[in-house]
Amino acid sequence: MPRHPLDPEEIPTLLRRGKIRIAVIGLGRIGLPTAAAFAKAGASVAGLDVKKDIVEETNAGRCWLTDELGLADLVRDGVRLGNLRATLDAEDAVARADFTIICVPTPVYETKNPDYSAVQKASRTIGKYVKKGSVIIVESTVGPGIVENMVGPILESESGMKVGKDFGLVACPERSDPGNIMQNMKSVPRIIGGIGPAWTDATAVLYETALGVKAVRVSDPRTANAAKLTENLFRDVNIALANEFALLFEELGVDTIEVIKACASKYNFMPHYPGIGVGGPCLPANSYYLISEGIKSGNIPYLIRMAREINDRMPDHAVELIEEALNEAGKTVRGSKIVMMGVAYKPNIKDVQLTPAERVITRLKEMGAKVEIYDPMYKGEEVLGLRGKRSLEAAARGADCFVIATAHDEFKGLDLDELSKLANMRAAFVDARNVVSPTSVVRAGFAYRGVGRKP
Ligand code: SAJ
Repeated sequence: MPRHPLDPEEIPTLLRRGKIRIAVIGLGRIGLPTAAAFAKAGASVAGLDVKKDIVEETNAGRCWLTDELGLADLVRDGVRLGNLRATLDAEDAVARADFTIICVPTPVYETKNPDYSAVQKASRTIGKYVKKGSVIIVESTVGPGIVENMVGPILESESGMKVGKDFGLVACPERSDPGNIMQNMKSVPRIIGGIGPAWTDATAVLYETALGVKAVRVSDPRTANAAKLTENLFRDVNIALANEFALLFEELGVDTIEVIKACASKYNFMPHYPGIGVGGPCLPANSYYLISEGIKSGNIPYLIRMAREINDRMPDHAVELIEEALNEAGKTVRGSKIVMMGVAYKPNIKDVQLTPAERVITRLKEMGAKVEIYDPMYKGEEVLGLRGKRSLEAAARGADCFVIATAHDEFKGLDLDELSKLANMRAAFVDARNVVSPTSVVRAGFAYRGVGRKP
């Protein structure tokens, strides 16, 4: 078994002495925090990105991500101390790197097939400059086998060297919650599986030493990638179950949130909550990595696919609730001013990737409504084709309906009486994220609907 040039035992010392070079491919929501965290640990980090503005912003010590607590300071300090730099030049980043970490996006095409083009491009680039004895680490979320069967062969054909012999190839899928990334990066154990235990060990020691997290070593990259998908699909399927309960319980006059809270009193019940749908770059996409592998192997993952269908149906259900509530208020969607409270795909982050709010806005516009947006993360900014209002008060004037689409903290202390004074009463109030208590909305005079709640 070839010994790794960077002996795992030596890594902690070399890191402390600033002798470890790391290249991070892609300075997005995962790549930039990863680069900054390793720079803080003493590594000499070069971040490679195709976007000139991100490279310039980073080298100026500024952070393009505004909603990740602690990241801006790390970027500023890393650049000031000379441990962190960004570049457009792949050779400059990769050629001398001991570890090269791939953090590029893996969305899905319209056809729902996985789009691994960024991973393929990164692999081709790295393959040209990869240093003998170094380790390539894939943090991007991919289907099981993609590292072994797609990334590996590209690296070999570009470099003329052998995976597992001349250089290492390891999967270490990112597990950080957007919006809590710097905290998660120090606390959530990392699942690490390489082609060959020596490369797995070296990578595990690097993450344990630099990030202070526990490393869970698994037998190979496909196992690490299967684990990543399992935890995300476990979440997507459980959210779909919560949404299915909500659709059922609405008909049965049962309050789904009351039920879930009651069930959560049992140790082995993991609460997931119904809502307007599942958004973000992860859950709505990840299922299709396994579904496409399943279809290829003739083993259709019905439950996973059905869960996607249920979650994808929820924005339309929210539109049904909006229509019902407006009718109860003696109005129709057509001609009504409807205020979307929040458009981000989840609370307290500035991200509308695959957000369920987009489908709701499109439908409401098609039905003749005048849609306004108030999202604390997009005050006065263009988002989803509309300009976000600078304040909820400004959006609320003359409104016929309010729709909570994102459970931002700001909406937790809502002054419903104040809103009802500004609105064109009687108005409707649809809480598609179960942020406010139904009784307080009704008490304020609104026609109320909530996902999975009793009207
Ligand atoms: N959602 C619900 N009901 C719930 C929980 C979430 O409707 O009970 C919705 C959210 O509002 C959001 C979507 O689901 O629209 C996804 O929310 P999320 O909290 O799962 O957030 P993500 O997608 O940003 O992060 C997930 C996380 N995965 C897990 O918790 C298993 C995160 O840890 C991963 O790192 C991330 O995917 C990723 O990058 O894969």
